[in-house]
Amino acid sequence: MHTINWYPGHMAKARRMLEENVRLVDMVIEIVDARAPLACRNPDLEVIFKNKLRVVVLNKSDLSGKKQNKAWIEYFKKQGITAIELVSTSASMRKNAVTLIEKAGKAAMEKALSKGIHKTLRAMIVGVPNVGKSTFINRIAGSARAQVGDRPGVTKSKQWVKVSDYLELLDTPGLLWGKLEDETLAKHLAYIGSIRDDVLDIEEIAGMLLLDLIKLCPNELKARYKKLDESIGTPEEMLEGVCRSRGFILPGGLFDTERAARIVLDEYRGGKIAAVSLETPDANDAQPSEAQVKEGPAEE
Ligand SMILES: Nc1nc2c(ncn2[C@@H]2O[C@H](COP(=O)(O)OP(=O)(O)OP(=O)(O)O)[C@@H](O)[C@H]2O)c(=O)[nH]1
Ligand SMILES: [Mg+2]
Repeated sequence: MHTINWYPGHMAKARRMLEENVRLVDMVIEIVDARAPLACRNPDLEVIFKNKLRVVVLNKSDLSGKKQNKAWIEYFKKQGITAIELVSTSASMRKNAVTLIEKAGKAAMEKALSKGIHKTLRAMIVGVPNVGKSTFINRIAGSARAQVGDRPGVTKSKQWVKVSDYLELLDTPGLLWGKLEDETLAKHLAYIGSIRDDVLDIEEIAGMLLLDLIKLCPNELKARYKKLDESIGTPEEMLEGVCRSRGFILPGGLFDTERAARIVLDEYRGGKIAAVSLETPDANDAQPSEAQVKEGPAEE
């Protein structure tokens, strides 16, 4: 894939915003897409949020594999990071999310209480674009307080959402980070809709996604697009296979590969193809970082 050359000014501004606001909060909740936790995580957060309590939410876990979600939670646990899987579009997530925040904030609450203060817990919600930060906040708040949308870049500036007298959440714009230099991870961010389609070659992205999916979930993919199989070698041929499967043929017999690309990306992002993770934790990666060893585990 051509390196995605996209780091607009507002992303640098958003990063400064995170740096400025981190001192106002008790904890940072990092939302990642359960299908691509590595691609979604920002190495810079280690530096920006140093010494700050952090928890990871594997959101959109309905679109990923159950076993893979568990493996990712274990992976984070080994690094001393509390992680939970959630489906922010489901009403039943509220209890788990609130428990997570209360448990993480317990020490700060108790410290304040010992001084006779009933503290308001404040959490900043961060992550790459389109992972469901605003949806997560709305679910906890119980109403549509933050704007959401099925494309990246919906939240444009920070916004405090008061959940109760004792809990406030800070919504932040999605922030794309250095992972774009890693071709595989950049590809994953493109697949899950964290990078604006108008800066991508969507036919190339959709073709590569199909080549990845035919390895990850061949049966589900072939059930959805009947003319695809493992013998197909290139992204273009994959898209042509989708055109043949769906009858996307233009007058003159040309394949409408652009239409096929849009359909494939839409169906994948909407979870219509398969519930499968693009990434699997490598046991060797789960070494605690130096900072985490010093601070001790975030859990308990
Ligand atoms: N299937 C599924 N979809 C979800 C989930 N959470 C959020 N979504 C959808 O993901 C899309 C993006 O949600 P947002 O809440 O706007 O994402 P965001 O991270 O705030 O995005 P930006 O503000 O653009 O950075 C919306 O279409 C949501 O309905 C989930 O758990 N499962
Ligand atoms: Mg948002």
